[in-house]
Amino acid sequence: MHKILINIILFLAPTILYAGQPKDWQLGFQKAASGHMEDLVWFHDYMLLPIITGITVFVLFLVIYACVRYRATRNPVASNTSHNTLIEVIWTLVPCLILILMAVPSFKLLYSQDKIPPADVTIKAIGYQWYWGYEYPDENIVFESYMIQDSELLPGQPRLLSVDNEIVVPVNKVVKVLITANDVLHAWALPSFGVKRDAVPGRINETWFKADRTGTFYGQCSELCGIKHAFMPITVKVVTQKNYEKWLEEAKEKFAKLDKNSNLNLVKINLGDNIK
Ligand SMILES: [Cu+2]
Repeated sequence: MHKILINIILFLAPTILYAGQPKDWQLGFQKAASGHMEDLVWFHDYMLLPIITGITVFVLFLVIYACVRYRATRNPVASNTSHNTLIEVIWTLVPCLILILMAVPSFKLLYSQDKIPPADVTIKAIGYQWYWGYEYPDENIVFESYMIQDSELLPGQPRLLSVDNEIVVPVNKVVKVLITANDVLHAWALPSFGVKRDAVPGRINETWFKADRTGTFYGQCSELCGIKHAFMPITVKVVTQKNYEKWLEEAKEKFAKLDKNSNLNLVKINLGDNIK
């Protein structure tokens, strides 16, 4: 009994601890950590998947039925029928109706992601070959975020997803993310929040999320950007408002020192310089 319990706990532990990252043998999406992602998961699970399954099974049935029923031995003289108005109207109208049915929740979702509510926290993410730079423009915080190499991983840090300086945001607050790049196209993507936006040199894209629970969430660059594309992960730590304020204090000090010594003074990066 004791052993079974331990096994169950060991089996469930990764699900509970690392809900914000992919798991081995995972099927479906990562666990949602924002209202948006919940809507996206609903849209996929209860709208797209049943419709796709229905259409696939129906077409498969038609193909098998036609093969068996109209095979040469059973149906030696083939019919010459080439038009049937009723069937043609049906096979035009039904797909239209299915598309309209899908369009309603789809557009609702698109527009809710597009319209950014008043932001509590604004972050600027800048893609570089091959790491991310972050700015908190309202707080004067600027830092760079590099992947941790395999040899330097601490226990509990997932490989290829952990970074040295993670973004910290408060829970249940609207976080606006301004996304751009400094060299080539990148994309800032975080599956648990249902967020993915291209980072384009010379222009700023924006998106937003509102994390509904605390924890560490992992994402990756999602636009092929060169040889080390797979090695520029994104880590977001969602904490309580109190801890966020504490982090702000610490970060201002920590990154102010770094900034002075850094050759790459990110504050001075002017988007206009990129358009040459
Ligand atoms: Cu990339």
